[in-house]
Amino acid sequence: MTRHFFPIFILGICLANNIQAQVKTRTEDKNWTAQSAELANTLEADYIIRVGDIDNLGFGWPEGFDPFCSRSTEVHSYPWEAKKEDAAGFDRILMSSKFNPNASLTCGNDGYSAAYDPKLSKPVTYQLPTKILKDADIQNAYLQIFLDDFQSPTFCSKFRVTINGSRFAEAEKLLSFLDQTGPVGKLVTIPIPEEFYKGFKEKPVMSLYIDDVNGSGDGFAIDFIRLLVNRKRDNTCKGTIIGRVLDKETEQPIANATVFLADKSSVTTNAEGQFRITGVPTGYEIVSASYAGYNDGAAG
Ligand SMILES: [Ca+2]
Ligand SMILES: [Ca+2]
Repeated sequence: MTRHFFPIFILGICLANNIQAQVKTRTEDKNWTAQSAELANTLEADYIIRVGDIDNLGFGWPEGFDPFCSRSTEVHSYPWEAKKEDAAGFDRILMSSKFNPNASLTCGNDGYSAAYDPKLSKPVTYQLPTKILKDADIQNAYLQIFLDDFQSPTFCSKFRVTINGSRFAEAEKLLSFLDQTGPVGKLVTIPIPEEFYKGFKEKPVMSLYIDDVNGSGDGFAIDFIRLLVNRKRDNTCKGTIIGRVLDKETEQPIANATVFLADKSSVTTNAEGQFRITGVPTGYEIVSASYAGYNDGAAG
């Protein structure tokens, strides 16, 4: 009989809450007050394209805080006023385009929703200029979004994310997990599948749209967005993934199972089915596991 098993995981979202940054990001994206940036040949990536200023929604950063290491910020107050230089869609409370402030919602409303404004809270299409990618040899691409107060599990939001009009399933999956308790922000880093690369080379802009299709009462905010092309693994903040591999039916731990990351690096589980992978660049990661007599399992 074939049985399935899946690792109980601490990945992506939880990963970032559990990491201690080992190194400071050696980013060359240093002009944080600029509303946009386009950089080439940096230590962090061959290309960095950013929209939105890096200012924690205008609240600023705690001493020594590196916004690129995926740690959560401290709780900030709300509501707040967006600055006039902040473009639509940044540094303000956004609500689903289907949000109806008069509707009675089964999953309730968060504190942000009280600041709903039919114009200012409307999600927008973010446009990242991609002309510098015209002749790029794209080996990998990552979307980084500094997110604040996304709470799908609590308020039943269902985020739809599109890049150049096509669904970006990995981002949607991540946002369906993410439950940012309290008004806090963090950077998420999501690998972009290869099928999008052609558009990056051929179109002058990358269009990104993020909206909740359920009309939920989950207000959210975005500080800045970056597209990294040919990200350099050695020059990113790193974290540790900790998890367990269990038999899906009996929930008994499986020792000596092999646990893989997307880059094929692997570790083996101990007698309690536990594993620990260190030195993983911060971001969303798919972890797979295999063991004789079982179908492979995966979690992300
Ligand atoms: Ca929220
Ligand atoms: Ca900002």
